[in-house]
Amino acid sequence: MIGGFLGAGKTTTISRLARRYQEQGLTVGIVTNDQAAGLVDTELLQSQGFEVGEVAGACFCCSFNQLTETLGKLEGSQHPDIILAEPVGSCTDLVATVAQPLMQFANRELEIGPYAVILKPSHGKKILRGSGQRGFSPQAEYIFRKQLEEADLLLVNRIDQLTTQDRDELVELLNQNFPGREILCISAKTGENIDRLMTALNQSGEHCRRILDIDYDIYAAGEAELGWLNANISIQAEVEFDLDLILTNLLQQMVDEMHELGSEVAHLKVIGQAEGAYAVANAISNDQPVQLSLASEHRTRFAELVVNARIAIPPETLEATFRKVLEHLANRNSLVVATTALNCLKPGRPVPTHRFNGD
Ligand SMILES: Nc1nc2c(ncn2[C@@H]2O[C@H](COP(=O)(O)OP(=O)(O)O)[C@@H](O)[C@H]2O)c(=O)[nH]1
Ligand SMILES: [Mg+2]
Repeated sequence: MIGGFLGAGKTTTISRLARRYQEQGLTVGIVTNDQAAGLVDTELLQSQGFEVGEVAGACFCCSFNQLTETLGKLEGSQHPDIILAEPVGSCTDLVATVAQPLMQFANRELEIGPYAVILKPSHGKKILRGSGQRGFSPQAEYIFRKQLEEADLLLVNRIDQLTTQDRDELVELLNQNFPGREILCISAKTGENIDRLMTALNQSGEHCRRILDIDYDIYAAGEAELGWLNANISIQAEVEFDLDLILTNLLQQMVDEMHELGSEVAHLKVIGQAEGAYAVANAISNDQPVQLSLASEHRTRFAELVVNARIAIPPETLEATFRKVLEHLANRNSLVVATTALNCLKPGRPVPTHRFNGD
């Protein structure tokens, strides 16, 4: 299981790892997870040719049985040597509610690897330093910290974008805040140190033992502060449009609106497909530019989009803003935009199916 906050780089890391395991001749299954159906991560990983099982509608901890069913299905269909699982990025307490129960109840031969948690540098530096304008409420920051606290292995991701000084400072902050954990600096994007990550994940021994002392009221309040939106959109036009540009514009306009509203983007992502071509764009904070993480270089008159937004904003405001941005996008680019599915919510209080209390 590879954890970490929304937008930390879990899916990118899992995709990297899966490819590397396959190159070693291993069969890999992936499990994605979300509070609602319509996951960009599932579409993206499937578009890369991976076998993906999805647990949608609740997080692993609160729908543990759905997780074990999904693991069972993967086992039945492809007998994977390795399963990589991505929990929801606003969840924590996963050692007590997922890893330990899996060790105890999973009715199959399953060896659980060390729990790796990715640090998201953009918010991590501010939160761990406890200084400056940090973007999220103390309750959401509580989740951010708890996620790191329960890890066996801490990953500082995005080192391709960090100066040596930034990297050293993050490692130092992790050491101070969470002593005793192994720390690796990686780039899921370039693949740097992924081989070291594979070695670390392959360790056997005493792991998934850090049972958190956690206050579920603060945890629930932190999650409830996030607005969640999953939407499926179809776009048509009389004249061909640039798929990459439309995705980037859509996200940039959303980020600009969130700036105005003073609401912090945790993760905003969209995958677009047209005639077998895929494009993906991401925003992971208010002060970093929208990234076209996969360019399609494709022009088309028809495209299908899946949009996932996790932003510190009430869901009603999120939905209204999203609809407004879509309308502007349609008008400015002479597009006919139809929303075929839309789910907007704030996560409910986490009520884990099982919780191992360390006894
Ligand atoms: N530059 C850079 N971008 C990264 C890296 N890892 C992930 N990203 C980007 O960060 C964004 C969020 O990544 P994703 O894997 O979807 O995060 P998740 O929410 O934790 O699954 C995407 O735009 C990724 O392309 C990295 O190592 N370097
Ligand atoms: Mg993801």
